[in-house]
Amino acid sequence: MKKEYFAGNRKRMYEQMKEHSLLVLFSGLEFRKTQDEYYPFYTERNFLYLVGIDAKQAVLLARKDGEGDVKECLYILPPDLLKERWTGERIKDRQAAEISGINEIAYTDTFEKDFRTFAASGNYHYLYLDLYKEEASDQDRASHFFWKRESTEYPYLRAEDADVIVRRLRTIKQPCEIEAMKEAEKITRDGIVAMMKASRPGMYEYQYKAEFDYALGQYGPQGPAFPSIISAGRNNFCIHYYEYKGIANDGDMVLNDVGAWYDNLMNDVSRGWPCNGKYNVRQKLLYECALQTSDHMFAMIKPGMEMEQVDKEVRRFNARLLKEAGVLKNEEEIGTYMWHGGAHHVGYDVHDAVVRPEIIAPGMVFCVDVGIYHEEWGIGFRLEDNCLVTENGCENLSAITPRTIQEIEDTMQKGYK
Ligand SMILES: [Mn+2]
Repeated sequence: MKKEYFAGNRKRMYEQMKEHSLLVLFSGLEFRKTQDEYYPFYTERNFLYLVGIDAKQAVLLARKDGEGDVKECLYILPPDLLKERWTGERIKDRQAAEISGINEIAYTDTFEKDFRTFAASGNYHYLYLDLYKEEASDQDRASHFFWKRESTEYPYLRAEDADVIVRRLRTIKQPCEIEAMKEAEKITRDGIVAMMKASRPGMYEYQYKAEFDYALGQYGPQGPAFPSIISAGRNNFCIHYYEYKGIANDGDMVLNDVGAWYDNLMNDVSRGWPCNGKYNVRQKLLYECALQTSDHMFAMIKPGMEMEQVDKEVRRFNARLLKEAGVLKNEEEIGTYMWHGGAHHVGYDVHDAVVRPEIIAPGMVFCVDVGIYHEEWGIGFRLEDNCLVTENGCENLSAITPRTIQEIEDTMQKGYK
């Protein structure tokens, strides 16, 4: 993404901040795993969205005065030749300015002094921090540590949650973000197609995963956007399965729930196919119900609908089809076969943070996910696509990944057989 994109994101953020306010946003901390080893660093998504710098311990400090004017400064780690010898070159001032579009760059060792000068000046009444937590028991992050430390010093500064504003901005995708998602869709497709082509009875789940990872590895070092779910047979009945130890026996379905990313924008796509390349009668029956339900959703989703209607309609429509097919006696019992919804936004996060309730609007991208789990028949899979809402309807961004029975069987024919 260009620096104008990040500058635009920040401008929209600043517009929604109150006057006389400060914003402090951290890129995040590294967590030690053991000895001198750390867990892979993952930049806070809101920071990445506003600043574009993928580096630890960076801080954005912005201040908005009473006239609405905003000044901003980005703090990065100072050069350290010894540390850089071990862990690589740190970002330089000029690069940081070039990526983010922020002109004033300083080193992190001056951040707290600067912050305290502004906080004590009496010019600011509000402090915006990213205070997001999914659950109150979640681990504190840099912003929580900071607020705990500083709030007693400056009791007249009121904390405001920056996350609420940023997630609202993130909900509507910009054209350049949609382009990036489309690029990611091609990579995701290549990964899924590689698994379909390699598929054969007797193949282990980790071998499917290796095919997926190898295909994605041809596009860059970033790998999958989130831990891949790849399973076979009865393991498909574990919705979030990450073991990869099972085997696909003849007659089993393989399930994947995976996604690539491009320029930080993610996909989330699921397919289910018979490991031997040919759907049997029951697999075909259930897959056709899921496919028709998904097609029905893509035909009806448009701006103005309530987001929560998407999952409801998926269930209602699929229940009707399953009843017509004789699988389900009573439509109210659809919960026997449908265990989850799947209408979640996707973007900088695979389950993108949004503000609820949402009315569907152009530029939103969310998953349409139809999962059917028939334990008695030993068949479980989901069909999950990425829906981009347009002015008058919607578009299936993941339609380029084989999706119909014909497309999947044809793709698999080109494989081991
Ligand atoms: Mn998914």
